[in-house]
Amino acid sequence: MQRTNASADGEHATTAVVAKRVDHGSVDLSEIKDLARAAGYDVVGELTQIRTEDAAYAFGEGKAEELAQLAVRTDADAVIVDNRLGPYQTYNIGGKLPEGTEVIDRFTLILDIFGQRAQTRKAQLQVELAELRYELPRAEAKTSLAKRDERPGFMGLGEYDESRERDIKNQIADIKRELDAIAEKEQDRREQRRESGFDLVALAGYTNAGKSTLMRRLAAELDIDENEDRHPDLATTAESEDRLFTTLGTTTRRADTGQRDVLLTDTVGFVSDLPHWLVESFESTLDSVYRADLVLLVVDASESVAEMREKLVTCHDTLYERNEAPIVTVLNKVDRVDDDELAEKREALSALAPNPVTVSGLTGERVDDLRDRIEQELPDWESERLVLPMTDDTMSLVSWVYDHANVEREEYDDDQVLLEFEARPSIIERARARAGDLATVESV
Ligand SMILES: Nc1nc2c(ncn2[C@@H]2O[C@H](COP(=O)(O)OP(=O)(O)OP(=O)(O)O)[C@@H](O)[C@H]2O)c(=O)[nH]1
Ligand SMILES: [Mg+2]
Repeated sequence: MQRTNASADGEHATTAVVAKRVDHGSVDLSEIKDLARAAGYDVVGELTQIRTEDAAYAFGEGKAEELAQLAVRTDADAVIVDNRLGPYQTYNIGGKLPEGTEVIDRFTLILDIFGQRAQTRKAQLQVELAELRYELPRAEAKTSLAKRDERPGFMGLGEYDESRERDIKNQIADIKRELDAIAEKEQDRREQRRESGFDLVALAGYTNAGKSTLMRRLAAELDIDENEDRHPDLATTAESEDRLFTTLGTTTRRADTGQRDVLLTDTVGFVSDLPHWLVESFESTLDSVYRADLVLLVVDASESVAEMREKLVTCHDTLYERNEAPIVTVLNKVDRVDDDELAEKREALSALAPNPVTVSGLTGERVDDLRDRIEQELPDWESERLVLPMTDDTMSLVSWVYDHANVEREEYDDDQVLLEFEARPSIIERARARAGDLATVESV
């Protein structure tokens, strides 16, 4: 596959021409330009075309010619095409370009960004998996074409090699195994956290919606007394920048919402028009959203209704089927929208975003409403009443209940303790089991 090291080379930034074709309507280059910049490119030229897809070049051949001339004129290092390019279209466009000019499509560009941002082993594995999945059908196409033609290097695509296809499949299997092991560990950690009485809330939403900004707003000041070994990501600060995909990994911090002990997780943003395999490759990162107790779906309310709708649909598509938690839509950046406009937008989007919370992560406006809403929407706690016999272990259970629940009544007489408390159902189950271990117990 075409890859590029898009980091500035010290002397001059890496430059790119962006191009996009749509069947009809109008062409919007703003997102692909943002993505290009996020990958480290200076955008030095633009080209668009409205026509149906050409099998050989995606664009019409004349337009492909024009694209090549533009790349020459601007001395671009790369041509970034905001369309799905087949291997032959990539190859054919490349054939018109000066030697060394790369052809990059939307997915390879996003993979580039992810590759640059991948800091943890997990993120690196996910990027590698996505790259291999991108390469596999291309290797298969090469092999079958070369076989059919009984000559290697069909269409100049290079030596064909069936073993490359096998290699890719083996590597994919290895990486999946390693990622599964990581996912399992993370699932255990989520369970541990729940057992410690935490509710898990995840921030989801389109990239640049303001998730990390809200995370910082909601996070309790660094009051984290967790064991660093068990919660390695708790202390990290979530970054915020006005560029796409600032956040790639996941960051979890304690959030102060009132009664409940909330752990809030910030993670990678969604983006439209990604093939399934790419989203799948990031499954274990997205698990922190799918497996949360509550999802806050953050939307940039300063954008047009059409953009908000499109992005909401992308988010719902990504969450669809996988997500287990209730979703609260958060209309963010309300500092940039006046009340009338906000009311209109809420109304226009009411089917996709019923009963949203409106906030500004930047100014802190109405963040208290969001805190209240989180408490409201989290799965209900239940009440329990335990009468415990006085044994050696009783006090340790009492203090465990204090750590994991809201104790409402605690009374002692000579040989027993009465405890009334509210807690999430799983905590109540554990408390009952532990109480059972204390010997004769009466539970009402
Ligand atoms: N005006 C305004 N700007 C905001 C608000 N919240 C976030 N921003 C800005 O929006 C940009 C993106 O914010 P982030 O918090 O990085 O967004 P994100 O959703 O984490 O983005 P990714 O990590 O890239 O997916 C930054 O420039 C923020 O300063 C807000 O409430 N009002
Ligand atoms: Mg972020």
